[in-house]
Amino acid sequence: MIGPDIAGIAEKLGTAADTATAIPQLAAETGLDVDAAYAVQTALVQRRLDRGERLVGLKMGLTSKAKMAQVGVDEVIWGRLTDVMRVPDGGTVDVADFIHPRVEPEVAFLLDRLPEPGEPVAAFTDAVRAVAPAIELIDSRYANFTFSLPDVVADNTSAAAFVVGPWSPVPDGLDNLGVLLEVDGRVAQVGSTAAILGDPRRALDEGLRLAGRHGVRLRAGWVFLAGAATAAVPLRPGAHVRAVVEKLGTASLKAA
Ligand code: 0L1
Ligand code: MG
Repeated sequence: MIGPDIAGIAEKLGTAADTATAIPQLAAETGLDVDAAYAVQTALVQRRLDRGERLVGLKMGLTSKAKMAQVGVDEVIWGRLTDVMRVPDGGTVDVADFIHPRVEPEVAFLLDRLPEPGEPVAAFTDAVRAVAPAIELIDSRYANFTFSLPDVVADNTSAAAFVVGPWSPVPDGLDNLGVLLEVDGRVAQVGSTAAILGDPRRALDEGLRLAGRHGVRLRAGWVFLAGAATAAVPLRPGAHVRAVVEKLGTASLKAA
């Protein structure tokens, strides 16, 4: 039996991102399952690497109940981050570069000495050099921000851009820090790092396990986005967005 056209699906998703044009979902029509969807994601990210982008990290998606409920998918997923997706802290993104961008407050880890493939993290402070507040900008390439699990995996888990705030040494506890997402000085979302798999440190074990299943090894020096602590909010032109994480500080971006 002939399987789904991995390269063709990656090309459609890549073009949708490059032209900021939504496309219909693809998985049901092409018979894409989750494993094949990760193969599409690999081809989609390779397309970026072929034009000179560099892999700089990994992101976890749908690590909170709020996020799962928001999009109707209930499995933790992962995607890849490239250097071109990184926006400096306090920097500006142009909303016109995206289809229907949303922002969400996250916790980022700066990776250090990681365990061998298949092994869990023994000491979090060996594996993670520093932590930071972060904002992820997600932009599903599918019309109406609606997708199935294989669709969103193929679409590199809606990864589009991210901001990392100042790095700090790993604090004693990361499992119940207050999180705010502010838009134009008003609180848009309130949460806790507990929403990220009960403790964002768990996201690293999940990332190592799930990415390892597809032969992807995390690297020292990479950024790891552990997941959002709240639902995502639409990003409008002119907005000033701040993610505030207790003990860690603030990451911010502006939208043009
Ligand atoms: O980072 C995320 O949690 C997003 C994962 C993909 C689902 C979405 O686009 O909301
Ligand atoms: Mg996210």
